[in-house]
Amino acid sequence: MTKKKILTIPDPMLRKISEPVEEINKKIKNLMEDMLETMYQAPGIGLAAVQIGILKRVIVIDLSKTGEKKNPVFIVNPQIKFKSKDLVSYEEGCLSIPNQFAEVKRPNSCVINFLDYYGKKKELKAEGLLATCIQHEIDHLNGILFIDHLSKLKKDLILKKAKKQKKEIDRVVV
Ligand code: GNR
Ligand code: NI
Repeated sequence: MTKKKILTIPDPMLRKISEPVEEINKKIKNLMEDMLETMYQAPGIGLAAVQIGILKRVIVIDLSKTGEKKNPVFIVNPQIKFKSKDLVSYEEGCLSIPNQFAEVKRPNSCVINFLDYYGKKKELKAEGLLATCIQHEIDHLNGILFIDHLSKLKKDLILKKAKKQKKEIDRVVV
């Protein structure tokens, strides 16, 4: 397992559509393990392959709290089968938009089909934070970021703050 660099906005790769995985082989398993390591180190509760620069439809999620037993979930080629009409709002963040947070409303529950780590077909019914996280990660596979769900005013404010923060980091490095 190797920790990889996480891409941040405005990296154009984050706006690309990821390709379905054709076969779950050694290479894809290695990718999943690198993603898990990168997510744990960040730390974050989810990660899409595109965030480490790989345009494949692969997601890892682990909602376990610090001190609890780890509970990684690997999701390959997810298909959303159902989204509830009732919405729920969570304060979302994204490792690709460091230190910026905003409330986002999404369907409170969803059902997905996907392939697991072993290439086995699975169905998952999710609600609450898990459903939100799954939808946030599937958005990444389609080049969508959580700020795209905000009003233009809120989105522009976050983009401005992210830009300013990047500049400040550059000043310290140079
Ligand atoms: O670590 C993360 N936390 C989070 C909180 C609320 C909703 C979604 C997320 S996902 C995010 C990690 C990330 O950027 N995944 O793409
Ligand atoms: Ni994200």
